[in-house]
Amino acid sequence: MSRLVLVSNRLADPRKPAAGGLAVALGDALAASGGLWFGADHEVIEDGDPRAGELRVQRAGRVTLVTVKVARGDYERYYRGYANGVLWPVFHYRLDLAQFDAGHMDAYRRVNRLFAQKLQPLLQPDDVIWVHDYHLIPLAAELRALGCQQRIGFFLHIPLPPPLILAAIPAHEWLMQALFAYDLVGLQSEADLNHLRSYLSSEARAEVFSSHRFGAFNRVLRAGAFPIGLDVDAFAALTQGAAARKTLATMREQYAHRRLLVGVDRLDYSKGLPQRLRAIRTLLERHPETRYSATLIQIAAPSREEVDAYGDIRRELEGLAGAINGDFGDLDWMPIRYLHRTVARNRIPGLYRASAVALVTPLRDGMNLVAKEYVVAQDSADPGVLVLSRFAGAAEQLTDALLVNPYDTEGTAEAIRRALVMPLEERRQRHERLLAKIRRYDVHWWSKTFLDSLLEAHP
Ligand code: ADQ
Repeated sequence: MSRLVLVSNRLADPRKPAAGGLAVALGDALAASGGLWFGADHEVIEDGDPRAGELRVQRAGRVTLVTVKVARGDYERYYRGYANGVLWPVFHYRLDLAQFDAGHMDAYRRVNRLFAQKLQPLLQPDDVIWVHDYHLIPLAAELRALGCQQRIGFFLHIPLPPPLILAAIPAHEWLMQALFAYDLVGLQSEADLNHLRSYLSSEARAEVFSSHRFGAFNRVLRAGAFPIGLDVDAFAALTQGAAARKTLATMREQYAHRRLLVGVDRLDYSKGLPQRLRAIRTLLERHPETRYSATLIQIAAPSREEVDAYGDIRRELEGLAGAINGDFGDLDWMPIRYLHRTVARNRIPGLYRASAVALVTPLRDGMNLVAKEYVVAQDSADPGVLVLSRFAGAAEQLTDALLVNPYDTEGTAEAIRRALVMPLEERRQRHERLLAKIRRYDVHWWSKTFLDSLLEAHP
């Protein structure tokens, strides 16, 4: 069995239950192969500190964690400036929020090169390398330049926009050419794969050998849609855990006479939060029977607060929630409870289960795991209803949710009303079909299918 080498901007200790994300998804595969996980060190050092480039090596069971120290100036421009100031907004179709600045791109390149220089000496000829997300698009090209011949795959967790949006990035040719250094590129959805295909044929004049194989720059690139999933059993177990049950009991007691709607998001402009609150206002205006009977609990975890656009969205949301509560609330009822904070992971399933409706309405999202978590946390005898944006990657799979266009305030309000009055039988049928999909395409399916395809792509 080849050793798995995982590379991502940040890493977590796969043995810690709170780790979540990739640590959960790939922890088993890493441990089974005695794998290596490489990324940036959490300690960002000051510019001029001679420790820049130093490695920290830790053992976590059978897994070796290696992190590299990056100097503050470069790290900020690579992470905040380019990855989150240019790539995140553009890849979420928000050209208006992108901060195109050439200096940042240089730092992005430099940090990727530093990663490659520090990782390359640690590699063995038979390793399988799996690079994650938009922070590290040029990493394989930098590794190849150092002579690496290993199999290298890449997974993009965020959407890939249509060609003319991508082409707004000043160095888009360089960025997209860098993908050809990978043997396999994985995307979240068929829509993303279509965008890649049309970009490559129109902008890069690549030869399209098949729907998944492209030739350009003297290399062949394979690409596919690998929708990421959950560790369903682990999440179901969390739902039965003490913390989740306690949360469920508290919510039921506090909201005994109300129906709960829930939203759980990182506070990010891609998540469609202002649009969601406007839909709630329309619901309350158009359907007065929902007043006093329904409450939205919206949890928005602080995220990337040092980026300007995030401060703006926070103020907008606070204004909207305050105005709705002011206009409609009463001494014994508020339509919206808005919390700007992270809720402990083991309590979240209790909150989901207490809620009759989940609102997952991003304007654009790679996948959105909250949608899947909500379904798994339901009581199948009396499940809640998922209202899901058609612009989340998850909508390609979760067609039994109530799919909405989050820009259509009235349509979304109508879907929320429909969710609130949906008969039990329909709720059960929809839930059963959703859960079957989520179980079938779980995180183990995701990692195995990607890694098998990577091995095939590069025999
Ligand atoms: P995110 O944009 O972070 O991830 P998502 O897929 O919804 O979005 O995952 C968020 C995770 O964080 C979920 O497990 C959720 O429970 C948790 N979470 C969110 N808000 C929270 C809060 N307020 N308190 C506590 N926990 C909270 C990126 C992409 C997604 C893609 C994932 C995985 O943007 O599209 O689905 O990676 O590939």
